[in-house]
Amino acid sequence: AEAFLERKQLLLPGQKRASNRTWKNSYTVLCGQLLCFFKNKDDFAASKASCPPINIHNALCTIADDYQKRKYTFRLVITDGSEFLFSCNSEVDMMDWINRITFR
Ligand code: I3P
Repeated sequence: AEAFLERKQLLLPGQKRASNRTWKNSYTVLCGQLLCFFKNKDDFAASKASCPPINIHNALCTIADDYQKRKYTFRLVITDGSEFLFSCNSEVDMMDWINRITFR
């Protein structure tokens, strides 16, 4: 799975409230158990990540139905306590990401 996705971090490791809460757009790629972030496709091809990857091993990935500001948004909680929202372009895209992250 790879696509441009917007993401917002809600919690830092240890469930600390994130201070930078801006939505960011990244070319997002699921590589095994790592969710990796690139500025664009060319940077992905060149392996130039824009920030550290997220380890999704044992992560919890669910529809963010309590988040009303954007449609097709899912929540990802990882084992270090970090939490993110990801906003997709369609319901199908969202379910695809959730399934891939959950059943990888
Ligand atoms: C944040 C930005 C986010 C917003 C967040 C703001 O401000 O406006 O879009 O999240 O609200 O803090 P900034 O870009 O100046 O850091 P939402 O889109 O979910 O409202 P929050 O603090 O309630 O998370």
